This record gives sequence, C-alpha cells and structure tokens, in this order.
Amino acid sequence: MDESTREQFAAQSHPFVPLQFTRRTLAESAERARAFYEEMNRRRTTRHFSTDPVPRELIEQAILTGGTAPSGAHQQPWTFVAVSDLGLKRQIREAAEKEEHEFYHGRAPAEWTEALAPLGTDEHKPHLTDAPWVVVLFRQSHGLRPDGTKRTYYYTQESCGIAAGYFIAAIHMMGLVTVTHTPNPMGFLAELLGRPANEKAMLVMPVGYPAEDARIPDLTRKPFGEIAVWK
Ligand code: IYR
Repeated sequence: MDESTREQFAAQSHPFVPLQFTRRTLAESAERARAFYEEMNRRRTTRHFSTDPVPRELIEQAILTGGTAPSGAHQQPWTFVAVSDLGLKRQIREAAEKEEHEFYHGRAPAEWTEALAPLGTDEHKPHLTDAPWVVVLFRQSHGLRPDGTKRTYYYTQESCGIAAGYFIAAIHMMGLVTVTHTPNPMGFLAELLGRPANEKAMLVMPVGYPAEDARIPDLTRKPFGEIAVWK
C-alpha cells in the first residue's frame, strides 16, 4: 500500500486495522489443503442419531464458527437457536411431521419425490427427538434500528448459506454429525421458538453422535471435472 492510500484509510470515519495474516509456504498450503479436503470428504449426512448427550460447549463452539462467516455488508443476518429441551424438540418433530406428511402424500410433485428416492426420506423424523440438539438457523430478512424502524439487509440468503456451511464443517470437525432438514413449509418454527417477525427459519439441523447402526445412502460425489471449469 502506498503512502497516500495509507493516509486515505487513516482519515476515514470507519478506521481500518492491520490484517493479521500468516503467509504459509507452498508445501504447507498444499498439505493443509489436502488434509482439510480429506477430512471434509469424510463428512456424510445421516438421519440416524444416537441419544447420547453432547455438551452445550460444543454446540456453542460450532455456532461461534458459523458466526465467523462473511456476510453482506457485515450485517451477520443469522440467529442460531439451539434446542435441547425434549418437550420443545417433540413439538418441533410433531409439527414438522405434519407438514412432511402432506408433502410426501400429495403436495410434492412427482419429479421431487423421484429425486428424493435415493435418500430414502419420508415424513418420519425421529432424528428431531433422538438428537440431543436441534439447531434452527433463522435468516434475518432485515434488521431493526433502535427506534424500531426497518434496516435493509443485503444478500441474506447467501450469507446464511455460508454460515450454515461453516457450522456444518465445525460440527464435522469436532466428530459429530448433522443433517440439514428443511420442513416444508417451516413457518411453525418461528412461532414455536418465539422468534420475531424479521426472522425466517431456514434450516433445521439435528446435531449429535450417529446411532450405532446409522446408515447412509450409497452416494458418490460428482467428479472434479464436472464441478470445475478452468479458463
Ligand atoms: N423437506 C422434506 C423433503 C426433502 C427435500 C430435500 I431437496 C432433501 O434433500 C431431503 C428431503 C424432508 O425433509 O424430508
């Protein structure tokens, strides 16, 4: 950065601070990249959870990691609601299963149910009560100023999608499993969890240990050549 750019930053009303950055050797980068990919490639979604407890501190750590995601205008438009109360989890399950029953028995177009067939999903959601935690990610469609007026938030879908990705990665890295469940529609969650009108439920993520006999569909990932293009 040249001197005049530095002076321009210094004169701004929103000050900048130095970036703390560790420049790694290429060998170190390659090794870290490989190790992270291999760890993430071992992540699988299962719907079969153990009821074994998970300490609240681990969930807190995953939420902290989710909260490090970049977001539109740094507005951080997310609220993670972590539910361990069995009564509340039962209510979530009951409401989700009611919506899902209608989804699987009529509302879903055939093309959608055909696409889901390999996953073996249905309206039964035992994971919502088996898992020790159910974390519901709410997207804040807008913010509220102290005087109660609406503050526009930008790219909230993208921001929350990234935050969810970080959260899922954190859960995996600590040796737990999760599934991104999307009851359809999910308006009941804001009501059950007492969230304000600017918060829209986006993902329901049961978190815990896999059941002893947890199963997963025999899926493969798209090969690199199908997901990347070089120009
Ligand atoms: N909401 C339903 C259906 C469902 C939809 C998709 I797209 C999935 O990847 C999995 C399930 C359910 O949660 O069962």
